[in-house]
Amino acid sequence: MLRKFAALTSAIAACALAACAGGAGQGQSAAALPAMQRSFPVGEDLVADVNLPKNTAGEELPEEGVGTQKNATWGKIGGFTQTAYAQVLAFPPGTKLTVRNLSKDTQHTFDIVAEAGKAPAHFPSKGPSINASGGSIGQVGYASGPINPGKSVTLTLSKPGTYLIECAFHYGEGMQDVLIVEKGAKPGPEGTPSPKPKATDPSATPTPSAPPSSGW
Ligand SMILES: [Cu+2]
Repeated sequence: MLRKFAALTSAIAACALAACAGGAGQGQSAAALPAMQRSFPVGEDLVADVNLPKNTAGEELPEEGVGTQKNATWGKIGGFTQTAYAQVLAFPPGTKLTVRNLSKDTQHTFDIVAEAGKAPAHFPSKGPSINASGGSIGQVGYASGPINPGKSVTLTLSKPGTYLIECAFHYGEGMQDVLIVEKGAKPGPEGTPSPKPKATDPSATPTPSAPPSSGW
């Protein structure tokens, strides 16, 4: 597992050195890793790859790699990203948002449970709906219903606002986040990735421990 991870890390580093362009990937060689890709070990010998396109959010258990964040404004958030690691989500109004379950074997939901109100976030103590509701409009009361591993749902973020979102299965395990819908919205800074590989493979060339985020 470690060797595989090290190899991927090297690949990412090589990509960064070669100044791989991010985004559309047009004209990019198939072997090049897109800039927004992250790879991390998720089990004994599993490596999950993430490459989130535009207008897409990903979700998974924090320990599967997306991690959590102690956000300076909102407090502890985690389990959701639109980049690679846990962050406050933000999209402009009108976005047709795709929410993808990044897990290999765990169902999740995407629920918009409340308006955020004043920071920090106060997530409701009551668990959100496991069943789908609210059609495909991204407003309070929207519940995706169970999303199978690797699958996605789409919803339209029409109403500006700041919302609290949760996974109905794992809100108690850190899948709680803030979703900002406003003009010119930018996602929040990313949290610390987890888990981090601790040991280094002696056969691997030591790579600088710069986070895989260098350059993106
Ligand atoms: Cu979940």
